[in-house]
Amino acid sequence: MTQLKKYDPEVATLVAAEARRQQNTIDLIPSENIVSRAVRETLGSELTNKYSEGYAHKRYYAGNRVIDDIELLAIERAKKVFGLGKEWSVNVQALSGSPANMAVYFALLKPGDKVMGMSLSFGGHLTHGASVNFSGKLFTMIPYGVDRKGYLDYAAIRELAVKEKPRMIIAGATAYSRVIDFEKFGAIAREVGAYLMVDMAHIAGLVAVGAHPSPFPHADVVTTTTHKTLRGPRGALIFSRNDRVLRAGEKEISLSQAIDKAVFPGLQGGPHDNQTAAIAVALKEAMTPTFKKYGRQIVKNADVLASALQKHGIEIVSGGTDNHLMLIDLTKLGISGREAQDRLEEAGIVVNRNTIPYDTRSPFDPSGIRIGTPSVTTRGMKEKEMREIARMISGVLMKADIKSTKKAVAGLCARFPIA
Ligand code: DSN
Repeated sequence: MTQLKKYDPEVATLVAAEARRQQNTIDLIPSENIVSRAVRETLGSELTNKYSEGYAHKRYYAGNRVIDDIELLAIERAKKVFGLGKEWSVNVQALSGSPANMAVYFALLKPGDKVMGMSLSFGGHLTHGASVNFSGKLFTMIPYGVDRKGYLDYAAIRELAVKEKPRMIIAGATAYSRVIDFEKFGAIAREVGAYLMVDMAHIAGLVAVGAHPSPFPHADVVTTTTHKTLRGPRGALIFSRNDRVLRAGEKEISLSQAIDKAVFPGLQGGPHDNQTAAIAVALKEAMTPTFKKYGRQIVKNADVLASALQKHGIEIVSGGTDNHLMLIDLTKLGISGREAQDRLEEAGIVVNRNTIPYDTRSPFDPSGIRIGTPSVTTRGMKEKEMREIARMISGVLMKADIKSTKKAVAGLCARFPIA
């Protein structure tokens, strides 16, 4: 960053400080990851200079031949990564996960329509119907949760869907550690005549490598961010069935056409072409045998971490994990999520506080923390290191042992430098 250092030492110093922070801490936030240098180079390329409102070969500005090729390449790779046929279209322009979900709502629904989504406090996402979000403000949201053991209860979800007859059902979560049965969601949606939208943002990388069942055989629309387990730049993909049309009463256009229109000109002007190209690079990476191993290692690591934490007497919601994350229930330890998050950060372990199912505390200072393994797995850590991390977490949470944990964290980080 020689130019930046010379021109703006203030920002250069801040960038370097953040790089150091990432290098010297253990990142267990399950939605974060570390992208490759190739992805970063693409993000910082000349592509950031271009405007390209419209879609490939239908742009409103001149000079877009290269951008057209880039966008089409990203679409082609997205379909390859998830093994999709010609009935699926992909929109690669939504700027991130929330705008992607918003585009689906605006394409498929009318304000006031009923939508069923997982409640944020039970592990859903803001855009799945939280009252503070556009989804909760503009649509009639019917939330569902998990049972007392921490599992999705498909019979209860079906019963609710039959009673409420939503126009769309959303499957997907940000804090659910078990396999999501998309087949069951698909059957429920068909039974009640609802669209099924799957938000696979958290597990996209796992789906790509077959470490989580694919939603594609069952969904009408699948959205994902590109920066979580998929390990790309920030961004989003919207997959939709181009062989299905909007429900009766609407114009006869396919779901894909409706979604493209909702993204542009409905919600956005020009896409971020540097981001689209970087997504294409990440998708190329996601097709490699190395990524396949990586995705499977994320799950193995999470499983070992959950078991080791439980051996230390730390409670995990639902008793374990099938994917990349888990929720620690701090109730019996007598500390709050906020306190646990702060203590761990002091020791160099970065997590986020999170509500647990049936939480009696507030979301601002809930009873849990959420941890996951995508980032540490990218650094090359395996089962042995997960046991080490479990010891560190236990030391901090159960004995408030910050000083020696900090040392151990520094040692582990030095052994696994960020490439
Ligand atoms: N903010 C993301 C997460 O942390 O799960 C969801 O968008």
